[in-house]
Amino acid sequence: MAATDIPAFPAGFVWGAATAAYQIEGAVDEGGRGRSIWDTFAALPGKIARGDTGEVACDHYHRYRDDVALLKDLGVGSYRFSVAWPRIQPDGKGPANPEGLDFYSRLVDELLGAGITPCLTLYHWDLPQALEDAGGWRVRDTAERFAEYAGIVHAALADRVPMWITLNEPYCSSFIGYAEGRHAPGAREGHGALAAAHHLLVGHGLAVQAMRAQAHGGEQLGITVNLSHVTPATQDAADVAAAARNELLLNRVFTDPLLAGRYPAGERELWSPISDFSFRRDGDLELIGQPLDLLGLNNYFPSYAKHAPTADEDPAYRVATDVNVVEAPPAELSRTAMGWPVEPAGLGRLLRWLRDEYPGLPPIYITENGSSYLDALAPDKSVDDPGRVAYLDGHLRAVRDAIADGVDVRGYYCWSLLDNFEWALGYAKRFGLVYVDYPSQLRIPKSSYHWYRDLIAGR
Ligand code: IFM
Repeated sequence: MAATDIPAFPAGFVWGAATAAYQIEGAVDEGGRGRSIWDTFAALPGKIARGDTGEVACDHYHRYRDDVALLKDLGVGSYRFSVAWPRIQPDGKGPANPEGLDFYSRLVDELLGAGITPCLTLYHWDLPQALEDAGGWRVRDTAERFAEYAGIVHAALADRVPMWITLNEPYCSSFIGYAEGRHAPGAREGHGALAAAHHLLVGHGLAVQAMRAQAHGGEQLGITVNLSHVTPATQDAADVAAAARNELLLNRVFTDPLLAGRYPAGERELWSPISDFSFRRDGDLELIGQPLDLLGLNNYFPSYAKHAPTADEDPAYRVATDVNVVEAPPAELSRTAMGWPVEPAGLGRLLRWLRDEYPGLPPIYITENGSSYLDALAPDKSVDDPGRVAYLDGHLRAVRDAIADGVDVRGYYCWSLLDNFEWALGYAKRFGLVYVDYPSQLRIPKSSYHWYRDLIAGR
């Protein structure tokens, strides 16, 4: 599949690749780093496939220069990485740990030396354990602490980092972490998960305020949300209603307050049996809905919603994600190794939905898109991954079509530069453009890396 067949993107379009701290850094006990909720969760028996942990991961903490060299060779204009909060404030509050800041300062300098623009995410799920012990995202104090942390990192790096993303995927931090319990901290709650979603957004708003107050000028501030376009699995009234509930849960809980200054219609009816929403305060919508310079969008698959029975009839035990919906994608869609349906047109629909639903939307950067396949290292030490190439090709064409249709998309970051720690699924799921042989830590660019490099070079 020739990368150059893809129609031209607008001048200045940003080509990038993304990673996250806990998934690649390792060195969990070095540089004065404190414990995060993922250290705790990964140590619990049965929580992570094969008992994997982030203790070593891709050893990026020690090999970051090699990884920047891979980015340079790939030809990306920008690299999206995250800062580990427990490296900066080991207990989630108080003065900065200089060694932690120094690591990211060296990484930023290495990137700039390679001609690559840093795009920094402040929070990609690794909450300091001390803050979880005090209530985690269920409590408002965590949002205040997050703003303090954002101010520290911004003060140290904004002279060299132009792109700032507060949160990565608040859906996952709140609903997977506090309702489904598949991610750290592993809670299964109703009210607590809704409170977490709200406090994450409040934390975003407070962090934006803190950074704006000390801005150098020229920084772009935004947030990254993971969204899926939602379609009813059938035209039955029950499935149409299920799709509306899923759109509320997956998308509108975040996009309505962030982009439209409102809480989503229907949420009180949906969740009144499990929450009184007492965590909200006057003025929160203004705080959350402050103007942004960019919207980060992560997308991997579309949603096809079908009505399903409630898993727990007793509201006292019902988790917030139990909204009577199951996924029922068309059988003809192929699946990645994650089991996720592949439908590039779903990304196109999502981009148009955002444009139509939220007038005045900031420019969109696709901050993650990619796929996991069962990649194998051949005897000649090459890795051929045609499934990933086809996935990227299809999704980039869908982005290009949406741009032609008037959606303001300014950049695309492939997830991920490297194979890495895929959370509860450990190292078994590989998303990288670069294969990581974990025992030796050798990096082997896959055929998708060469394909993406050709695509960028041809622009
Ligand atoms: O690996 C994750 C990443 O941390 C957040 N977005 C989705 C990716 C693939 O599951």
